[in-house]
Amino acid sequence: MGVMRIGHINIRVLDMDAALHHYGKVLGLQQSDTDAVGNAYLKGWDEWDKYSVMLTPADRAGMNHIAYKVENDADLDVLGKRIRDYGIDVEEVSPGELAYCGRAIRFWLPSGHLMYLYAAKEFVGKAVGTTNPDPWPDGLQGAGVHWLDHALLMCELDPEKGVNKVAEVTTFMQEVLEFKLTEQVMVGPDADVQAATWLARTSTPHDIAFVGGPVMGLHHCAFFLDEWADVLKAADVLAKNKVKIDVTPQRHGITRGTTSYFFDPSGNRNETFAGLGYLGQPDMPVITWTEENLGSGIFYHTGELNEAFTEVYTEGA
Ligand code: M3P
Ligand code: FE
Repeated sequence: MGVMRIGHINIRVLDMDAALHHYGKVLGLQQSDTDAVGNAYLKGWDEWDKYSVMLTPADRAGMNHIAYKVENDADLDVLGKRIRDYGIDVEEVSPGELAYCGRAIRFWLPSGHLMYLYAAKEFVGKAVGTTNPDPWPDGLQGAGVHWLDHALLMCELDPEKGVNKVAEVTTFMQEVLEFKLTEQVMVGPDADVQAATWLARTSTPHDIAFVGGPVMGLHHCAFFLDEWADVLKAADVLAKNKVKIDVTPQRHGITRGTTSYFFDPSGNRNETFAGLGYLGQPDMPVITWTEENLGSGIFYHTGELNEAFTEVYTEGA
């Protein structure tokens, strides 16, 4: 089957206590472990593997790597060969080297981001279990996010220099990892520059997205909530906790998700994202947003992009 879903994101944080308060008490992820070198591992209450967020203490914010889970161990061999045949070096990662995971493969995306694929991660189970489960667990903290939903990675885009890492990484994701393109933004005088893309392996509108900018980086990682009212309530929780809010609750034209953006204490952007938007079935036609309507694609109500949103982000490697 190949790539199944997003597995985890490894984010660098400047102050671990502040980060644990943010991701734990405010977002409501549950801490599952810490290791000898000070990394912390957290999961959403609705997730079953050991962690979806790995926090690493560092002196600069940003993303170390992103990891996707494949269905079978043999997928690692099949995909590893396909990635090598495409001309990208692939490193074998022995079991345990990627924390709590079985063997993995590691490679640099054409955008310059480090990606891992793994087939097995230590199982801990959902907070509500699997026998006659309640719809949500007692003792949820803060926003009570369900799971890590997607990440949006910034890619170098400079059409004048002929550089378009969005298009390069999107082609790789489609042709090699068999992601489905659900939505794209086309810009330029001939509308032939692919400036942003949303791609999925599951039937959600996106499991990953790429947007063009001056330098590569991490724009945000997003956490799932059931519905619009939960996004509103989550923003209340953020405000109560004096979290720096970037974008108050509203709707995306692209993906139709309801959304709010904010920063962790290190300056990494997070999103709460609700609703499945639509089902990205394999035969769904690609949705295209034109340059004139890009603002509505991102913020449907105002139709206006702001520079603080598009130009502020953390490092991607
Ligand atoms: C999303 C999403 C940007 C667009 C963001 C869209 C950074 O986050 O989940 O659809 O321009
Ligand atoms: Fe998003």
